[in-house]
Formats: sequence, C-alpha cells, structure tokens
Amino acid sequence: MQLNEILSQFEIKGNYLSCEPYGSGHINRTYLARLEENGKEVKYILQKINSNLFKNVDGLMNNIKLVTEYNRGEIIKRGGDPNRESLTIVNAKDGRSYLKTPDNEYYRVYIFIEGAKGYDVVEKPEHFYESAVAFGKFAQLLDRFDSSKLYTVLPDFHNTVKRFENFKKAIEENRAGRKDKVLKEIEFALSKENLVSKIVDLLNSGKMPTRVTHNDTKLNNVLIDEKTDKAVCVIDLDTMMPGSICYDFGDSIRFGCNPCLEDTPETEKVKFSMPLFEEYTKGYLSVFGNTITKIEKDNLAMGAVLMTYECGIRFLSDYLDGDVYFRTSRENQNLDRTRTQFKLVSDMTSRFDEMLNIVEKY
Ligand code: ADP
Ligand code: GN1
Ligand code: MG
Repeated sequence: MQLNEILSQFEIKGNYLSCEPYGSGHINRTYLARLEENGKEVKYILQKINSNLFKNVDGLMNNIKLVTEYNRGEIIKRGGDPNRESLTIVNAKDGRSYLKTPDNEYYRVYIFIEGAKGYDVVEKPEHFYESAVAFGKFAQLLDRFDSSKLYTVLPDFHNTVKRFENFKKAIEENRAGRKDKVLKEIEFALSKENLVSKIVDLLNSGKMPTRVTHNDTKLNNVLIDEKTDKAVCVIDLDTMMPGSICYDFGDSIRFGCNPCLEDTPETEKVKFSMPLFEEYTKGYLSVFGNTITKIEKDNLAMGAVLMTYECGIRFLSDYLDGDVYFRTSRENQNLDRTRTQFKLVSDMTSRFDEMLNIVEKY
C-alpha cells in the first residue's frame, strides 16, 4: 500500500501533500506526513511498526494508549497542552489505535509536536539537564500509573546476563562470517563478564525495586522546544516495561555523555564527558528527592556502565549476525556503534569513583 493510501485509513482530514522519512530511530520506520486543511499545512508522524520485533502490536499499542491517556489527563489538570506535552495517538477509521494492512504491515499515527526537536548529540548542556528532568518525571508518572495494566512487550529487554548469553551465541554462530574482523572487540566484551549480573542480581533478589520504566531514554527520545530550550515531551514509548531507574538513567548517560554521534567512525574522538554526567545526574536526582532508594542511588553509575556495555554487545552481536536488528545505512555501522560504546565503557570504568562521587554530591 502507498503511504497516502495508508494515511487515508486514519482519522485525518485534509488533502495529502507529502510523506517523507523522518528522524533517526533504529527500529521503526518514521515518516513526516504533511496535509493541507483549510489552506493550512497540518503535520502528522506516521510510523511503520517493526512487527518482526513487536509480535503483539495490539498489546504494545494498548500500553501506549493507556499511558498517554493517563498522561494527558494529568497535563490537562495542571493546565498544560496535552497535544504537545504527550504523544497523541490518531486512531484508524475502524476505531483502533493502529492499522493492519492486508499485507500484515502495521502502522500508527501521532499528532506532530510542533516547534520541538530531538537531538542526536548534546548541543547545549541545558538540553541534557532538561531531558533528565523529563525522563525523571516520566518515570514518576509510570510509578503512579497502575502498572498491572501494562503488557510486557519485550521480556528481558535489559537483562544484561541474557544479553551476554546471546552475544556468546552470536560469536559461536558467526552467521555473517565477520568474527575474524572483530577479535579485539570480542576480547574487550568478554573481559567484562564480571559486570553483567550486577543489577540483574539486585533486581532478582528484591534488594532493588522493580519499577515500570521507559527503557529507551536516549536524548533523541525527548523533544526539546526550539525557542525555550525546555523539554516538551517524552516520546518512543514502545519499551515501557518493568525495569530499573538505573537502566533509564544509564541509557541516557550512554547516549548523551559523548561528544560524537553514536555511530561515528572516528572512535578516537569518543570521550566520556564527566561535566555532562554531572549535568544529567543533577537533573535526574532533582526530580526524585527522597523517593529514590539508597540501593538505586548507589547503582546509578553502574547502570551507566552496564547500559553502555549492554548496548555495545547488542550492536556487536548484530554485526556478527549480519545487521538484522538495528537499521543500518552503511557497512560497519554496527561496528562503529560498538566501538563507541566500548570506548565509553572503558572511560567510565577508569573514572568510576568520580562518577560515584558526583552521584553522592546530589
Ligand atoms: P524509533 O522507535 O524508531 O526510535 P521514534 O518514536 O523515536 O522511533 O521516532 C523517531 C523520530 O521521529 C524521533 O526521534 C523524533 O525526532 C520524531 N518524532 C516521533 N514522534 C514525534 C511526534 N509526535 N512529533 C514530532 N516528532 C516526532
Ligand atoms: C533502539 O528505537 P530507538 O532507535 O530509539 C533500541 C534501543 C537501543 C538504541 C540504540 C526497541 O532505539 O534499545 O538502546 O536503539 N530499541 C529497541 O541507539 O531495541
Ligand atoms: Mg526513538
């Protein structure tokens, strides 16, 4: 089906103008759709949901529907603009929150949030601070929400122990025949095995609380107001699931505390930024006050190391598998992504005490 035909199946008025690929997500396919309504241009986000990964689209979309409706209610109560501060699902004409095409493809539409942008690197430290506050508040929103209503979309998503097992399997299978090109990276990853169970064990033993979290807290999943530089909306709600705030905190650090793009081929320029770590920590902890437990606080820095390491072994596994999970647009992209993560892990582990001290300070 053509994109304009797909759009016509949703509750959208206006004449179709265009629909172009948009954003830099690795999982779904995102398009910016423009329509003309009463002489004015109206925009929507159209997404083809990755149904290879998300097997139960109905469960996934129900999660997003429940949380966004709850969020919108809270935004209205405090006098905010729900169409801007929350994702808003546009239903399909059959009343469902998504469309299933005759070829078994799945699409959804959101209202386009105007005047805001997602950043792939930190351009201003205050954006990073703002994203910390936004993700912190989003975690608190999920804490207030009755999480028993949510379906677990991708079990073991941040189970680093399982991710490590899958990584070892990818080495063994060597499906794309690329193993010999990455022996150094494999050696680095294997040398960190002692880290992998640090948070999983705490969660399993109940020492660390399991909370429903966002689980994909990179900077480009918060839209920042282009005029005021304030965070507007947390987006990309596909992975809301039971987890730990150490994962959410850690994934933001992984992505943001790096002056380069995640997939830079110039690994030598990748360097962990302690000032940005401090900026994010200050913002994140300002939201939680005394609602964060000691064990969570003590493990925020470990969360950063682990999320970066985990993402590194996921990229490397995908490289070994032949680039089948994360979208790539060039050869070696997953390898460059891997190298970025491992350089950050190595910087973080050698400056771990400084990270702990910063967390302690706030
Ligand atoms: P993925 O899961 O592939 O990362 P996202 O949901 O994060 O997909 O969307 C990809 C990009 O599209 C985002 O980084 C953001 O720039 C943009 N985007 C997504 N939803 C909206 C929206 N409602 N309004 C404006 N931009 C959006
Ligand atoms: C993917 O969808 P996107 O691009 O926001 C991935 C995350 C990774 C991230 C690495 C569902 O996020 O887990 O951390 O790439 N999402 C999924 O950039 O696997
Ligand atoms: Mg995204």
